[in-house]
Amino acid sequence: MASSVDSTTDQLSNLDIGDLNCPNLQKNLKILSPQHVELAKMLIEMGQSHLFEHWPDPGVDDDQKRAFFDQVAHLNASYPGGLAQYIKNARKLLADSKAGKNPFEGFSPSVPSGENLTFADEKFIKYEEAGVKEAKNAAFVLVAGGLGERLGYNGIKVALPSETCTGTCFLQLYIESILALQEASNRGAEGDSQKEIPFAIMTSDDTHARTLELLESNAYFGMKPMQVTLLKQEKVACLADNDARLALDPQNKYRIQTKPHGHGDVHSLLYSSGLLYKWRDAGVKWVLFFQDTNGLLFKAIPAALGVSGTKHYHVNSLAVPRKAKEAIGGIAKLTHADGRTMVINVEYNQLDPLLRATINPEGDVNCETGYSPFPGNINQLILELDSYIEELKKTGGAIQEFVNPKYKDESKTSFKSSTRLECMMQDYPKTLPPTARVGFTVMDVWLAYAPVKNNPEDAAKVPKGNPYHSATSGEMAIYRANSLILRKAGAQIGEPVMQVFNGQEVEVWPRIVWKPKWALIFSDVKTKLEGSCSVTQRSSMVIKCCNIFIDGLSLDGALVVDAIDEAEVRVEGSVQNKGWVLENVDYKDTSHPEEIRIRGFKINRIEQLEGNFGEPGKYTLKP
Ligand code: UGB
Repeated sequence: MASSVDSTTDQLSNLDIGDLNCPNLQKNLKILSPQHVELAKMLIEMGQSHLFEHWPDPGVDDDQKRAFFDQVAHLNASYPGGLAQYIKNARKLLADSKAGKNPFEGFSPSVPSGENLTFADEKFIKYEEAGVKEAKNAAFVLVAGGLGERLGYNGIKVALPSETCTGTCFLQLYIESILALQEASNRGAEGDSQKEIPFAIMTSDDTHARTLELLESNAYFGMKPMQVTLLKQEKVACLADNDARLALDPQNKYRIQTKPHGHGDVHSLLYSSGLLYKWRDAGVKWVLFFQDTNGLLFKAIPAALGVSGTKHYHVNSLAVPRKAKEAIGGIAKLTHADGRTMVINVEYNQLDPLLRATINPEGDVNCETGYSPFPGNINQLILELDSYIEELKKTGGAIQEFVNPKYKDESKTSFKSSTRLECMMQDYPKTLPPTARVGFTVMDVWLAYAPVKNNPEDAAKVPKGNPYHSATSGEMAIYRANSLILRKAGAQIGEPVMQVFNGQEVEVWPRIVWKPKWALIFSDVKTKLEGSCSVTQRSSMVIKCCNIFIDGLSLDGALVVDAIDEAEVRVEGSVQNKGWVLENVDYKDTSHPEEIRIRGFKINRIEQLEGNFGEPGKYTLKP
């Protein structure tokens, strides 16, 4: 058997490094393993000799030189086609970007047709019920690898409270919603036909350890650990210039700088991990993708899943009416001059130039409805599993990438800082054949979408009429949605008042919150509300359990009810107390924790009626 010295010498003789003018690497070859030498050859062939310009003679920093190649091996293995393919793709995309090439060249946009739903009407209720039945055949995927730089929060975003009446964090809300769906969907099914809904979370080096810790320190919020799979996405190499020369880390000249590749990685990870096959074998039919901080999400999921099941959509994107220039993509039908068509998300920064270049010289503007004619993508996708697997067998889950360099000047010859290739999960339909059934479902924004993305300062600068997408608006949206749902179910709910928190003027509705297991869909709410009920604007109502019936209640103050599943509680009468008060907190006031500061208020719990029922039985709670 050849020794490693021999094989290194063999590799050396195959490696014509002298001709490629890289003496510093050549001198160091003898300290590298054969695998490292192969990678060195690839890098030189791909025009990356600048990476070795500063390498000293063997004997100096040898461990760091080997660590450099360990990182190269890692980057090479985690990209389909390896680093050479990454560099080739980057050169092409950087050249297109420099030339100002329109990625939608030859395509003309039009408004596609999809399902438009109105909350609580007959069609909506029918879809919700169909969706709950279908839910036991679903798997959920949360993309949570992003750090949320725009929010500027120091923790992971899924650990942020979705609202502060209960302090339930986003991850807890998502898990409790999935478990409530699982229970409702399995109701009536016996023994073997009972199914557990799998849940995958895509993390990254920035979020992985903290996500795992959040799950473990909270007993997975009641989900079986076996139901949860964490998939970690890898970062990709940064690019220093238009020739796709890889950038070195400014802090460490033996490391290539890396940045996130985008949420599009979720497809290749689901495929390469084998999870999709495992799910298919367990009878899963639908895969639902969602993002990290939308507290309204699960109010929209049952109806959207019902639409997928009823219309047999291979791809169903959830959408909301979109305000022109709002920072969400628009769903458009694109028709090419050669006849090709696709229904796809056009990202917000590309929609305006595309419209100007084709059908509307004014670009991204509202139409007579006061909204953009293109539905706003909220990046909640429902894919039909069999067709998804068939497509990924062809693509391996690789998603069309893009590059977004920030150029120093108009010559576009150099960048302000290094860039990298990125990909987005909603671009999945781009490679689908024209026979694929790609649709979308539009729902009211108050019901479906209130992400927490912007820090207080930026949110306060959002143009009037456009959503803040801040921790303040995200929490207020939950209270508004719950108030409007109760109103639709017949309760009298006080009118909201306008208040300013962290420079953002928001509607403040009664602070009404319930656990997903109390009511998942509109018909659940209707069943649990009896007689003539009313809640004043200054009130707070928290329902923490499932068998609570609100029966002729008139609430002016605060009410909190908790009980075990085996207890049935009727809440009645006229409840009046000093209640809970919202107090302003400035985001710069560091005497408060960050998660409070970013929303601009805290709750002062002055007085409440509280019922806690820990024994099975029937109870009445009244003042
Ligand atoms: N994410 C990852 O998991 N990995 C990554 O590498 C990056 C992100 P942002 P942005 O919701 O309104 C998206 O940063 O730029 C996760 C859509 O592209 O919040 O606001 C991350 O953890 C856009 O079309 O995305 O844009 C988070 O869960 C629109 O739908 C999610 O990806 C917009 O979201 C989104 O990350 C929106």
